[in-house]
Amino acid sequence: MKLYGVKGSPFVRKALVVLEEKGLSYELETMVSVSPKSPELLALHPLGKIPILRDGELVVPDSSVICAYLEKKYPAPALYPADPAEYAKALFLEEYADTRMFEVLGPVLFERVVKRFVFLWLRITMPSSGPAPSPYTAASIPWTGLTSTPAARRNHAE
Ligand SMILES: N[C@@H](CCC(=O)N[C@@H](CS)C(=O)NCC(=O)O)C(=O)O
Repeated sequence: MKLYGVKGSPFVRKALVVLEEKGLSYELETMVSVSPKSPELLALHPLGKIPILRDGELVVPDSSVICAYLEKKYPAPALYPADPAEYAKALFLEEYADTRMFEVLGPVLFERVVKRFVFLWLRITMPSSGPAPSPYTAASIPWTGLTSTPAARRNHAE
């Protein structure tokens, strides 16, 4: 199996936790979801987001869908409760974390972790001269992908 994304994404990490906890063999292929979205990304995910799972011919976009798919295909160890009421509670917590919590904490994560990491990465890898890097590589993150959250958009508009 192959998971497309980057470890800095909390949604990718969610899928990674499930892959790891279930002891599945997989590889993580670096794919960024910066704008402009690459044709490779859009071919795998109609919304151009990460993570995406590939299992043979099957392509599964979206972290919640990936987790549900893996739980169904590899039921042991179970990561969701069997009891329907507890299951509903777990699903809501997952939804809450993916939406409201991400809206609130995403910009903090971005400022405190992603930005530092990206700028450090750039300092190490960016050529000081020559052609500009492809907009689809991680090198373009500071000028493109940073627009992927409203807070980042505000930040860049300033
Ligand atoms: N509901 C999606 C959200 C995924 C998501 O927003 N991923 C971010 C990276 S942390 C992304 O690709 N953002 C790019 C965009 O929104 O255009 C999931 O759970 O997979």
